[in-house]
Amino acid sequence: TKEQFITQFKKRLSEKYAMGVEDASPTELYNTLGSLMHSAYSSDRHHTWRQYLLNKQKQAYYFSIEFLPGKLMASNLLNMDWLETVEEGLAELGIDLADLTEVEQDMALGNGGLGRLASCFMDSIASCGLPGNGNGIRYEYGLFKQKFIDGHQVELPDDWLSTGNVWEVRKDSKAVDVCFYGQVHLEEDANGKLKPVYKNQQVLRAVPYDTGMIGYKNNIVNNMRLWSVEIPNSEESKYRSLEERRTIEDLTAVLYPDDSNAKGQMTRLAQEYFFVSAGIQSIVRYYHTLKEPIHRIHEYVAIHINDTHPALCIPEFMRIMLDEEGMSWEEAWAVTLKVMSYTNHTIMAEAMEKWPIDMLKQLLPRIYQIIEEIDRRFVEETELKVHDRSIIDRTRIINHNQVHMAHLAIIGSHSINGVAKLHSELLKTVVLHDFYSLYPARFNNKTNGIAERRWLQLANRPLSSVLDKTIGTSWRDNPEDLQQLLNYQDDQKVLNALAAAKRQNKENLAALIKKTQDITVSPDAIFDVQIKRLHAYKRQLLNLMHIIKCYQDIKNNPDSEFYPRVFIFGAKAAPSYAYAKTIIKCINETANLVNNDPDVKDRLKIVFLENYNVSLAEVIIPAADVSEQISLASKEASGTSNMKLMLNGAVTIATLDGANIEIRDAVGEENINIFGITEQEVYDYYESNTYSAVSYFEKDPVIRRVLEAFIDGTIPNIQSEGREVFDSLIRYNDEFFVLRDFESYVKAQEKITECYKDKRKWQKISLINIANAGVFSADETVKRYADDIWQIEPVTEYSSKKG
Ligand code: Z16
Repeated sequence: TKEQFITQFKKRLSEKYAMGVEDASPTELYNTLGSLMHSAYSSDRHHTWRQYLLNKQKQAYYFSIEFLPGKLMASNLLNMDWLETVEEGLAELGIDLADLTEVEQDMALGNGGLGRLASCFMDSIASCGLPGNGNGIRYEYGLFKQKFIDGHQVELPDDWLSTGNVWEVRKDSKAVDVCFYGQVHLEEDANGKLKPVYKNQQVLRAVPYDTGMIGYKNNIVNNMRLWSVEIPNSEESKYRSLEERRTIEDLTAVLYPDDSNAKGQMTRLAQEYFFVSAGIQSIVRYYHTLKEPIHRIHEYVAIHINDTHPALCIPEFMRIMLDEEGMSWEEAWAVTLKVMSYTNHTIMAEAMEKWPIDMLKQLLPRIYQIIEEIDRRFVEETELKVHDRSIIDRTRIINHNQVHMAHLAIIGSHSINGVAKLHSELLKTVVLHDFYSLYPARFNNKTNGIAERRWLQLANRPLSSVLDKTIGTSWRDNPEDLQQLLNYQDDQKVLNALAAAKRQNKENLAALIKKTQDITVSPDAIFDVQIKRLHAYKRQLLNLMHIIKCYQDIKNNPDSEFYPRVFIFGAKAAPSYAYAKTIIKCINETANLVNNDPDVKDRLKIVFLENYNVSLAEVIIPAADVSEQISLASKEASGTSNMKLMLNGAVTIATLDGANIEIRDAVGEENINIFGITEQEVYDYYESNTYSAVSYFEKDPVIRRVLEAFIDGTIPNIQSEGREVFDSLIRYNDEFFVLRDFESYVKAQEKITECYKDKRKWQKISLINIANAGVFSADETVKRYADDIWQIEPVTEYSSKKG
């Protein structure tokens, strides 16, 4: 109760800091609340773990090199069912909970969609009472913080642990050794079995830090285990120089800031093996406590490989089964296949991870031997199955002196899934077609989902309370119940209430924009939002070109009618991705020009918010009117901001790409603005090789005028950047068909403006979007993973399925 909470809170504050509420800083109050919550859910955590153990329940382990939870306090309070009590209790003490949650640093151990998906899944797995755990890396520095200096992106380190982390628990007793380098050869042991003998290995200590993943009001607390590197006591004497120690500690120091882009570096490869080996060792160690025979491990353990970064799970699991459990190759392979499953998140060729053979051999000699044997057997077995030998060349793991991580992941997994219908189809028919012909039954689709509690209940309180008043509160437990809102699509009172909630969120965002960028925007304008990593295929450039067209229209005809719009961007570019940084500079300079031009009369504003992250998304998304999902068809595997924006009542402008297709299917053609060429047309262009960007430049005066602005000084301070953009389109033939889709994009934008003017119509479409967003709950997504891929079941108090 509130009273109990107040007593406990004061007591904890005084124990921790010897202070009263009046003297404590927000940080001290935050730490006090965090520690109180931590003690409160610890018993549930222990109980959850005991139940899994006693029931000997099969558990899933989600291996991901990225997790992107953002802040945890508010969502933990919600899931613990403490939120209201704590808010009221704190208010009584004169404390605003929002001031405390401000203090928490975002946990940003991920780049974007993939890492955020992993965290949405962690929330949903616990909330569905499913036995599933995360396994990853505890980076000392998260994704860089972005600043703009003269319109350029500058990266600053994200020292997120400097203020402490109230959620994690270091588990020294669960540490394991992970070995790198050295030489290995095989020797017969006493029983005539071949065993590896190692020389000169480097032994590192992997120390786990566990964070409770609290289920929504179900008393389940699962675990996200993140590994940190240390020098083992036994090896202390070896690494005496500071430099040597530094190289080792670097292993878990920083997250690689690449999104959809593979990067070949020894440290990255070492990171991949480090968390894979530590994770698998700890799983096998746990399995032994169950006292079940090792060849049945697949009945108790499922391991999920999130993108190819953890693909070394396959040879590492084989290594342990062979070298430590004494299995034959055939037995080991049979269980490995049953344990492993893999999700592919992209079809972009540059994101396909390949490691040079020499690097793998040097860093992981035994693992490399095992990969070689997997490859040899794959070739041998496939030769018997196929007529066309060229397929082997295209599918084998080791080829052209490189190890293909996706091939390894596919060959060693019983399930391979894409993340939206179109993406999964493209995997089967194009990108992984050869593998599909070899293993058709392994391929399946699991359309992404989002943690709707965080993205609606927590991020959008005004909308949530309208929903409560209109359809009751069941949607909070059951997102599909949002459908009931459809009964009110012509109810002016409800439409007005929804509009008022949106208005409040827009005022909130406008205040943040004023505070952080000193730009004044009017909540009466259309808030048009594109938030995602900066990437050429996502086509922020198409958005910018349309903005420039609007600006030029206003300049040519200052007194004509133009419905006010605020174009809002949030995007980080990988530090090494020069073209993406060029686009950022161009957007920022255009913003400078447009925002300060008196002719514009504030009808057009461009806001590029610095340092887009989970917390900022929680402010932007509830305030969005328009959701920009404008990637070139076929290139965005799924997208998840599209789902978050829809859930918050934004109306989507989209190509038929990724999960945009499922959104269209959910809301109907009339309630989404589709434009642009289809994936089929994209592939037809590839085939016929007939795309000519320059012809659009020559034939379309609007395109010509817009592109000239990049190079004729219209937009100041982008001499080299403007030229680079111009060349990418005209000289290098516009890889992502921006010019091809421009006209149809402009038309779709004009339709949006017309529709927005009809307030009632707009509000109705917005309502229909909210009402149909329940299908994108990650709860549903993880249940499908649980049923189809992992074969795990929700925990039940007295179940004893293993007798
Ligand atoms: C990533 O965020 C994604 C793919 C990838 O290969 C690497 C990274 Cl870091 C994204 C996809 O681009 C996006 O479409 C998808 O929604 C997301 O992964 C989650 O599946």
